[in-house]
Amino acid sequence: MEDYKALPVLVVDDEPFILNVLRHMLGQLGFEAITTAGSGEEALQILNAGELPQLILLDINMPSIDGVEFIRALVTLGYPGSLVLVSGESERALSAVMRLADVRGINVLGYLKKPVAPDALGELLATLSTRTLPSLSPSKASTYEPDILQTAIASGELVNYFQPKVNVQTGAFEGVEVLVRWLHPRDGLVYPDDFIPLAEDNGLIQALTMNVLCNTFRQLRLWQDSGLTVKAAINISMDDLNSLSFPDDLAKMAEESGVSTHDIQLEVTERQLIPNLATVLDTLSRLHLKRIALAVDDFGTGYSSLAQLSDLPFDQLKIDKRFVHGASGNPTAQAIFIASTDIANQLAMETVAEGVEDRADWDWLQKMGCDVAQGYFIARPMPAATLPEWLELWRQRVHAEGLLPSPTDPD
Ligand code: G
Ligand code: G
Ligand code: MN
Repeated sequence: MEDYKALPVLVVDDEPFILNVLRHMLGQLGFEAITTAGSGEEALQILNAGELPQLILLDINMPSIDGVEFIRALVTLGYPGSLVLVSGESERALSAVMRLADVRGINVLGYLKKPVAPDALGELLATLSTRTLPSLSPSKASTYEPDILQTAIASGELVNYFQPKVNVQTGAFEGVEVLVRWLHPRDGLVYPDDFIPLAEDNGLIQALTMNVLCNTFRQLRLWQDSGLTVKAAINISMDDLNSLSFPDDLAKMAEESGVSTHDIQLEVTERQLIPNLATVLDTLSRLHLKRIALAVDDFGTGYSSLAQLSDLPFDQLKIDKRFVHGASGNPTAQAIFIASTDIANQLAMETVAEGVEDRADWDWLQKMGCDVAQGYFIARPMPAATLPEWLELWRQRVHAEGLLPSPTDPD
């Protein structure tokens, strides 16, 4: 859909020449409502005076109010739209500012290096069409009441989606990650970011986890009965590990479903790892003794120290998508990726690369000797019924697209 081209755009740059060039490029791309500002002050006046634009192209080096200060002002204004950073600065400097805006809750589409290429601008802005535009679709209630969620869990409105993982070197199917969705009677498919934090803050996460686990076991059993053995990784929260009975509850559930605990893996996000609690150590150790595999999720985004990692019985490290997608062309991401896989190897942990979005990511991982990959390039999260079909297609793709390293390859 091309609707996004009707969005009001504001371009902020202290160089009149660049303002003209960007205005022209935006016009060529079909944007109609373009306003320009020659300084941060002028831009703030425009923003304070009237309607907020939906898209801002921002130069980060300007003489008086710079891009960083401007972003701070945007946050104060509650700017709901998207942001594109434009600059001649190094990529590291740009990504620091991009990250800053992101952390402050501003939707950053990406950055453009000067001189701006029309194609790069077009590509970046095209991603607007696939995003939910806050002010065009009045914000779908991402604020659900806890008791509604509680009822939804109890009445079976949560459904599991499954995202396949495959071996990068052999193409073999390694298993799935379970990603829960809420099939809301009015709002349709609601994503976990809109209800997991709610569950965590209102004492509902343990019930939610048990529900996800129960549905997972039931599905694994169905696949098993049809001749398909699938290993499943479930995301759990810190609160689950704070319950001493969790390992036993889990093992009991597996037994009742006729599924081996070997086919289950648990992912704990690095952002929540605060393993100074005796209880967490207790639970993790007992899960490990029960041969339930444990993975550190989103590695690279949190604060776990090497000492903490080596103390905990993790089997797998899932490297966050920030250090995977586009890493072949991004030296900083590469450095973090390589350091992470080194740690994993030293600690005898398997690595999974998340966020493999295109062929370039795939080829690069293969060269890096990575074990397992997950991401849109392989498959998006899907309902259970689609998995057998996908498996068939994947096997065909591996050959048709030549996804495996060729045997004559000297690497
Ligand atoms: O599914 P998505 O594709 O949007 O997942 C978004 C986030 O929600 C991820 O960080 C994922 O770890 C988390 N998530 C998905 N399913 C579950 C779940 O069943 N339990 C918990 N605690 N987190 C989940
Ligand atoms: O549990 P974790 O935080 O790692 O959750 C994985 C999240 O990443 C889910 O929201 C899932 O839908 C999303 N995801 C899976 N594959 C890709 C991908 O290739 N690119 C991006 N951007 N996100 C992905
Ligand atoms: Mn995960």
